[in-house]
Amino acid sequence: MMDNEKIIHILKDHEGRFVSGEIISREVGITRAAIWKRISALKSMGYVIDARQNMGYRLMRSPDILTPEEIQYRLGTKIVGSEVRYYPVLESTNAEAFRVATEGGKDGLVIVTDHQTGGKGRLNRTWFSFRRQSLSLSIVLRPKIVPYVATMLTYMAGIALYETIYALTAVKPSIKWPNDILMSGKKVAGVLCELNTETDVVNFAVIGLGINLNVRKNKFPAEIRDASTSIYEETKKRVKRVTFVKELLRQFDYWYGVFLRDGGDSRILAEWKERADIVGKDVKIRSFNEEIEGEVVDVDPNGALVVQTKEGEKKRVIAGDLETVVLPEG
Ligand code: BT5
Repeated sequence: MMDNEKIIHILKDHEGRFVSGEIISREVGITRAAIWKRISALKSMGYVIDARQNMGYRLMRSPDILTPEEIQYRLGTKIVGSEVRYYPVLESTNAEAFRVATEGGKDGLVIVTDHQTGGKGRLNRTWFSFRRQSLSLSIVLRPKIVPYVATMLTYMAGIALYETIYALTAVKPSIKWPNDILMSGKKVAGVLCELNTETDVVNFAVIGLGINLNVRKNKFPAEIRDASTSIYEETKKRVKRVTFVKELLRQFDYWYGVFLRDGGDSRILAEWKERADIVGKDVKIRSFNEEIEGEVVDVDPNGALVVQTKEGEKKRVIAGDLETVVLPEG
């Protein structure tokens, strides 16, 4: 741990109460003059710290920032978030995570930013970010799996997002195949899974998560305004970014544990099916240049939708965009 991180964690352990300079000095191993300088730096980062001559330092409030010392404080995860890198701005956290992973970045490493200038969706689409109002982060994963299991990583991320939103808002979102998280039928979050693979192994995966957290409706560009929403718009309550990120990493860590124990398939798929609620629905899917219409009769172990068309054919749909979902009659 860096000195700053140690000081913040000591102050947080005693939040609202004074800790003497002597104790901090002993635990961190720096002089009291050095502590004074660090405390000034922390104040400029937005920490509200009360400093008194004979009492020491007292943390009154922490800023809503996504630094490793904030995110990792009492995070309690096994793998996800064991390393966190924060940047005020990036083109894309997925691109950065991919680069870091190529250089050996470890399982569970998190890249997070206040703002993306070139956020990506699937198939080179644009993902809009809103400085300090939306969340953009990516997680490097190194599961020992074969490529065809990788769809389950997207599903796992969907479950983690679903559970995080539910835990923090008490509102159940819905999962729209393959990777959209909706509230009131509008997109509130998206997942982008990118892989580095060889023929029969996945070297690493990067899971990108974009969440419209405290974004106001009028900030969405016109082209997505009608189809998008934010957690704030759905609940009229602001959630601290760091609170959301910590819960998300804990959920992610839990479900990643499930994924690894099950060798990647059955349990994640079953949990996803329960939340996505798609089996039995009539759908219209645009998959590359094809349009497929019919009833979803199953989701196979590789995550593909099995669609029974009106012509009586069964088609497997691995990738695409769900255009419409029609509820079965009755
Ligand atoms: C996704 O793609 O939904 C994946 C989004 C992943 C974003 C994260 S942010 C962190 C990480 N770094 C990145 O560069 N990306 C990941 P897709 O299913 O292709 O949906 C993209 C479409 O969603 C766009 O074409 C828009 O129509 C719509 N869209 C774009 N920005 C949006 C937003 N902020 N909220 C709702 N919808 C949006």
